[in-house]
Order: sequence, then structure tokens, then C-alpha cells
Amino acid sequence: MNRPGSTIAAVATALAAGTGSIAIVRISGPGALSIGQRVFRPAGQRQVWESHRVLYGHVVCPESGQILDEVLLLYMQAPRSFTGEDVVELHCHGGLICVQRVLEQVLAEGAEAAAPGAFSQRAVLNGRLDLTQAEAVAQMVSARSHRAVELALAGLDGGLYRRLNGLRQTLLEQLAELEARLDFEDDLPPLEASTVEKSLQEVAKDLHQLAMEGQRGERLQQGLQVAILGRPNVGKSSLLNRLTGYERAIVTELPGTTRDLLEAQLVLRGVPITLVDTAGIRQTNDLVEQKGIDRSRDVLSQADVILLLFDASVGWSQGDQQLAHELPQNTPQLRVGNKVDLLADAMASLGPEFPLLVSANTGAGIEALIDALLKCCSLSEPEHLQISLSQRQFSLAQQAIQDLTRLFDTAEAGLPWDFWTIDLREAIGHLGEITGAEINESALDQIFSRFCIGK
Ligand SMILES: Nc1nc2c(ncn2[C@@H]2O[C@H](COP(=O)(O)OP(=O)(O)OP(=O)(O)O)[C@@H](O)[C@H]2O)c(=O)[nH]1
Ligand SMILES: [Mg+2]
Repeated sequence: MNRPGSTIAAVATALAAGTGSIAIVRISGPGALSIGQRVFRPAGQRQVWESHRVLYGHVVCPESGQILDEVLLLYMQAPRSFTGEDVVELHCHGGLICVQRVLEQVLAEGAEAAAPGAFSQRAVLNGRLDLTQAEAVAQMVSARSHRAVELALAGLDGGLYRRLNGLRQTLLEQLAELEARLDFEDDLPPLEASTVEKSLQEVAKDLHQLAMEGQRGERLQQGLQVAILGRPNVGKSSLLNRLTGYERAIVTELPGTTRDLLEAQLVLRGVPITLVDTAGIRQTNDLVEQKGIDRSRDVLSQADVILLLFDASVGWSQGDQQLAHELPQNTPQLRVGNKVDLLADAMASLGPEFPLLVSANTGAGIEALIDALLKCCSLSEPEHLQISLSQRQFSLAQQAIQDLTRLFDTAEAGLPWDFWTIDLREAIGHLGEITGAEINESALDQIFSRFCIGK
């Protein structure tokens, strides 16, 4: 990570070779203005360095006077900037080399190359963002669907912070009450254990709800990994093509057509999905096909849902049954009968055990399959989700719930107030780690190191 108090710089825009017309070099820290002034030559005579004003000119090498790029410069004086520090942004031409030259000049003037997430980290340390908002910024950047963006926006707006902080405040108030009783027992009106416990029960309940909703939100953010698995020729690749809406995969009437994993990104009802088509699983002497089958098995460990496809016109066979048994037991699996167009009455011939019947060729049953898929991941109504919790946030919320559960045991056992305060403090601490109210430097470094450079 960067030294505190240093001036840092990085390219803040996406860096893909040769694309994009503009790239931004961002400089933040006490030296931002002076570095900006050294490398920038305004085009007109009467340009004034005022906060939040755009200047037009060139970035030059101060020693040689060589022009490096034609730019717009934006100066934002502390604390009115993203980081809360003095910030200078140089809006350069977007070419990879071009922006690199500008950045190198800025670094040569004494800025440090910014570590991943360094700008956001400073924003948090300077109180411009709370930690949940900073994490929402990261989600925003990586969002793969409109719904995921809306969810990140809600986080950026402080939705998660307000809910968590409200609960944390209640815990703090109860702690204050308890501690007051410990210190001045005789001067205060007596405190009913049941009243305190009731209020804490409420918090635990809300927290549980928040954790569950947040976990679903996270799934929406991350997207679902869905694997299509089945014996050869049941129509796995055809189903992938149907769901993506184009001929992504090769389909033939020959078993063993797909020999490698094939991924497709799509969005179903606002939920980003990575769909993986796999090689049909069977005994084979073909080395290439066998490698494909091994990969099919590997992908299972990462899947959120497995679509176990079988040929409904043949029925659920011994082989399908065997395959179903081999699948990881803790990953939800949906058994989907394909090729129902070949059957007069598929429902009747397969029975109620197999409600999911589709035809990849005609599209019959596909909407119901999507419903079932989203439902089994609790994402059938993503528009109702308001928050998402990252793995880190979720596990801290769970720990706070455990702290409170321990406290309820303490209460049950009739132990005195000072025992209550121990667990209560723990719970407050864990919630504070989510919001950033109570978090140490190294934990912060960890969180921000997962951000991208320039963010
Ligand atoms: N009638 C009918 N035929 C289908 C349907 N879906 C797939 N097929 C046919 O079944 C054959 C195999 O389809 P694929 O999609 O290649 O099957 P696969 O499971 O990917 O096969 P492998 O990659 O070899 O494991 C092709 O001839 C498809 O046209 C369907 O819904 N109805
Ligand atoms: Mg295939």
C-alpha cells in the first residue's frame, strides 16, 4: 500500500489497448497541485487555477519542454474531492502509450504509483465515504446487469450503512444503559432484563433478515454460475443456444460433439448468468473426449446450480440416475427433461417427479425453466432486493448474530449485567467492522487490495 500522506497517481479509466478516446490520470495528495502545475502548460494566458474549474492546455516535460499530450485539467481542492485530498485530474487522449507517458511524467515529478483501491481507501480514511459505500463503488464497477448496478447504487447511497448503523446504534444505547447500571446502580431506576432482551432480540431478527437479503443481493452482484450437465446427445448445447439466443455451441446428432467447456454470459430477468455447457458424460476411449469429461466434472465444484439434462423422449434412465448420484450433494440440481416435442404427452409418460420439461428446439417450457432456476437461488424477484453483502460483510453480520445469541444464553442463565456487556461489545465491534467505524489498518489494506488500480 502507499505511504500515508504521500501523493499518489494512476490511470483512473479502463486500460484496453487502443480503445476509448479519453483516459484520465488522477493525482491525489498534498503534492497534487504542485505536480499538476509543473507538468501542465495552459494554452491561454489568463487561465486561473481555481478549484473545480477546467483548464485547457498541454502536459509537458518540464525540463525539455517536450509536449506529451493535449489535455483538459481539473483541479479539485481538498476536501471537495473523491479522496478528500487535493486532486488533479488530467484528461488525456485515450491511447495506451499516450496516457502512459503522461503518467510517467507525473510519477517522475514525485507522485507514487497508486496501489489498487488507494483512492477509495483515502476516501474512507478521510470520511468522504463509509466503508460500505466504498465497497459499493467496487461493485458498481464490476456490475454485469442493470439490476446489479441499481443494487450497487443503493449501497453507494448509504442504504446498507443506514440499516446497519441503525442497528449498531440500538446496541450502543443498550450498552450505555447496562454500563450505567454497573457504575451507578443505586442512582438509576432499575432496568428490566426482559425489556433489554426484547430490544436486542429485535436487533438480532433484523440483522438476520439483512444478512439473508444481503446474501441474495450478493448473488445478484456476482451472477450465477449455471452448469448444464448430462449424458451425450441429450441436447445440452442446444439448450445453451436456446438460452443465449444464438448459435453459440456446435450441435450435431452425434454423441460426443462437445469436448470442452463452453461458457456464455447472459442476463436472465436482470440476473447475470454464466452458463457452462459441458461434454456429455459417458465411458469413452477417446482421449480428447475424456479430458473434456474430466473438465465437466471439475466445473461442478464451482456451480451455483446444476441443470441435469436428460432426454425426455427416452425417459429418465439408469445412466441419468447414476449421474445424479455422482453430483455434489450440496449444490442445487434441477432435473430437466429435454426434447418434449418428440412426445405426445410428456407429463403423463414421465410423471410428476419431473415437472421441468422443455424443448430446446421449439422453446417450449423454457420460461418455466428460467423461473425454476432463479427461484432455487432465491432470485425470482431481484427487483425487491435493496442491499448486497460481500462475503466479508456477510460473515461479520453472522458473527454479530452469534454474539447476540450468546448474550441470550447469558440472559437465560440469569447472569449479571457485566456478562451481558461482553457479548454486546463484541456484536457492536463486528458491525463496526462492516461500516468501518471499528476497523484496523491491515484489514482495510486487505479490503482495498481487491479493488482495481486507479479506483
Ligand atoms: N427433437 C428435438 N431434438 C433436439 C432437441 N434438443 C436437441 N435436439 C437434437 O439432439 C441432438 C444432440 O443435440 P446437442 O445439443 O448437440 O446435444 P449435447 O447434449 O450437447 O450433445 P454432446 O455435446 O454430444 O454431449 C441434435 O441432433 C439436436 O438437434 C429438442 O428439444 N428436440
Ligand atoms: Mg454438446
